[in-house]
Amino acid sequence: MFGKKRAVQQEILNIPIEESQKIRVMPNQFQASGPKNGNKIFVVLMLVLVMLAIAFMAIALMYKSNFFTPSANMINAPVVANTNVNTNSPTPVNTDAGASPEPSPSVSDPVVSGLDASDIDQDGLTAEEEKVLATNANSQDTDSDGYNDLEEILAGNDPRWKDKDLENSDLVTKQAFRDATFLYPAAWYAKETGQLIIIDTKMGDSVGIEYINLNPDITQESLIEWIRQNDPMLSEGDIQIVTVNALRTAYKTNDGMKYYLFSDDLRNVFILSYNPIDAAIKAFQSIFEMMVSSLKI
Ligand SMILES: [Ca+2]
Ligand SMILES: [Ca+2]
Repeated sequence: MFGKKRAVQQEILNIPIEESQKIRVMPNQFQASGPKNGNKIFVVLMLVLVMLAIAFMAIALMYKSNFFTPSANMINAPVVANTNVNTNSPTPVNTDAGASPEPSPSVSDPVVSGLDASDIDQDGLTAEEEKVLATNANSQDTDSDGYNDLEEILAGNDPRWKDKDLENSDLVTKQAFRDATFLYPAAWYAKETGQLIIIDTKMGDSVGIEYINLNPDITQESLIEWIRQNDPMLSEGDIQIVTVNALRTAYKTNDGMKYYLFSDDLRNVFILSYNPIDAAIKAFQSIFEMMVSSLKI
């Protein structure tokens, strides 16, 4: 092998200088680490460019996805805000406040809340109650059966007609609540939330009925104590025992604004309270008592 290599070198040496230079130049070009290196650089450059392009596309995609996720959050937020606004707003009340079609209300009756608490015929029903019950505000006994209008509604009778039940009339709605039922004027509406139901007169005043489960060791003797624990503002002298609807023993506050109706087994209690928007004008006190009388446990 070495012999052959030497022979080749000899041959090269024997070639004239010009020729040998030509020949020497050619192999250098062909050995061409030059062009081969150029190809490598070109390939490397292309690879770099491709990688840059991929990196650029990846970054662009990331930006795109980041752009959409916050905007989704942005959309969620105002939706919540809108529902809050909507649920809070619909509570406007009463347009017929000042309008009193009743003939000449007496001078001494104040009309501060817009509700007319006057009682021209002195039957115990105010002008507002006579309107709700569609009774004659100028007659104590609308159906002339010998019983006045207040007696009729407390006894569960329709005051407009002889021998008709209030429960089956179009004047009232019968409402089921927990283990009980009660009546309220059909013109009003009920909102139940858990242990509490609110009867809204749509004129500012409302009646609340709360249901409470009692501790099993409560006794008849400890009821007043329980009431005072439930409402610490009350002293013992503020509470009196009453008979509701001629059969149920109950308690009420002296001002008649709150009733406590216990179940016979003392396992639960219904607390009914009348909440006038103006404490000085109890325009629906008698209808409130009608509701108390109608509650059946
Ligand atoms: Ca009246
Ligand atoms: Ca009557």
